[in-house]
Amino acid sequence: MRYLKVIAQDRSGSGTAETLRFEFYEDEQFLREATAAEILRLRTFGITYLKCAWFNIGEGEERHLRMFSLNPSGDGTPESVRLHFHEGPIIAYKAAVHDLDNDGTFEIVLCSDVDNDGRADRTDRTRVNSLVREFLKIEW
Ligand SMILES: [Ca+2]
Ligand SMILES: [Ca+2]
Repeated sequence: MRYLKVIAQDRSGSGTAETLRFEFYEDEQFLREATAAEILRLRTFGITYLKCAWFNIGEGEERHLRMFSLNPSGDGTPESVRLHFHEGPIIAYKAAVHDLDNDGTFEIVLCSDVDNDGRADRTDRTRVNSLVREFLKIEW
């Protein structure tokens, strides 16, 4: 299974992350880093991800997002997209969207406080929807 790994880092010690890395994996195997062109296309994704405030101090990689889609029907359009916010090997929290009738629209958005501001609200759902929308534009 393929997934995108996103790592944010606060290398300057400013209290907010300013560095982003995107890596592609398949079955836990590192495939490659995102190319310059892909990083450009992932700009909106990156801005939203930084708002989630899930980052490392310095050059750590413990905190990261693993994001992947599932297409059990095999028709090429995903029935669900999942977001696993990791702390090392542990999943600290999750979010997911589901397309129940496989019409390309995700009816179900499951998430908690993905942006870590202490409230689980509509803004969190908006952030998940935005991350999913941008994630699905990636050409593997
Ligand atoms: Ca649907
Ligand atoms: Ca929140």
